[in-house]
Amino acid sequence: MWRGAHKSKVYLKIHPLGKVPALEIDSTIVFESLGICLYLADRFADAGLAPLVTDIAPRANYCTWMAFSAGTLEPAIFEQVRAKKAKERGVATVGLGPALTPFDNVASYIELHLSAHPFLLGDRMTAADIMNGSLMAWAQDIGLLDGRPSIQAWVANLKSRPTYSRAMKSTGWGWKP
Ligand SMILES: N[C@@H](CCC(=O)N[C@@H](CS)C(=O)NCC(=O)O)C(=O)O
Repeated sequence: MWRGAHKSKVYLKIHPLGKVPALEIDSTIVFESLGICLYLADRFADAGLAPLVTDIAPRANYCTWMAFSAGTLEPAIFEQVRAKKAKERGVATVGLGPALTPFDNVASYIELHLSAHPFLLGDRMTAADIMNGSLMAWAQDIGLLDGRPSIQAWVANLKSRPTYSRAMKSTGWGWKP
């Protein structure tokens, strides 16, 4: 991406907006992190990362948390990043739009939830932890998780999985544990 390949003609055929990630699989293309996670978790159901559609209550819970990641958590974190940058530059920011839940509310809700359960769906890790957890790992990197011990422990737990190291190493960013 840092070499601009994501804006090349070839890549724009995969992702018309020139964004990453995008996945070519089963002779088709999926993009948007949430789209990719939803697809993979259902496509490789044996991995147990998504409750089956017939498993009513867990599946409903899973759908909620999956949508929460992209629809509520990600915009709340972006808003913090935007406010931080504006402050650094001494620029005034406009208030939050009505559709945006403030990061503090979102993080307090997740903190309370995780103080009672190891994972978002309770005792079982799912792709919802991957979606929301990777966003919270980013929030942690920019100092947004102080005073949120349960979220921090959950992020640390997710990062300690061998599959996390494997995925990070495969990025070629020179990631080290
Ligand atoms: N909502 C999208 C966001 C995609 C996105 O903005 N990706 C960033 C990297 S994290 C990107 O491609 N930036 C390069 C650019 O916009 O040129 C997703 O979850 O896939």
